[in-house]
Amino acid sequence: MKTVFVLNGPNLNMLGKREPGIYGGKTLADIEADCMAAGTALGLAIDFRQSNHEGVLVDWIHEAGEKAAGIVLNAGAYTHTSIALQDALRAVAPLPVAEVHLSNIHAREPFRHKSMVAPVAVGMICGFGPLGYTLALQALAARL
Ligand code: CA2
Repeated sequence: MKTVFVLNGPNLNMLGKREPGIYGGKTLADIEADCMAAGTALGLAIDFRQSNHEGVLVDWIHEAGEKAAGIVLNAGAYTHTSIALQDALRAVAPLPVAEVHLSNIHAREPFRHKSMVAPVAVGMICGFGPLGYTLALQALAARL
């Protein structure tokens, strides 16, 4: 069975506990359960992780290059700043990456409009809340 890493960046461990107006009421554990259910339906093993540390995310992307068939990535605020994450994703190419954001980053502050992940992703899903993770897994499964 193919494995997809679902990687989550900084502050996403706070989901459901603060700012429900922007990010909704679901916790990251709820989203993990959604991803596990989607994985079962799609015949994919899911390895779901979250870190607040850029270097840890870089290490996990490298690990995905060895072990995974694809990555779903919500890099949080590192999306907008991290050359290191973009370089790591380039280093594991052509491993397919589906970028996900809960919120519509293009409808928010201008600094969120730029993504360092987008140039090295197959595609991006944003603005559909937690459903975006399931949609991203479906898109990756179709590609795999
Ligand atoms: O919309 C998304 O998924 C984001 O990746 C979320 C990031 C944000 O920096 C990106 O621009 C868009 C922030 C995640 C922070 O999550 C929190 C959850 C609850 C309370 C505070 C932060």
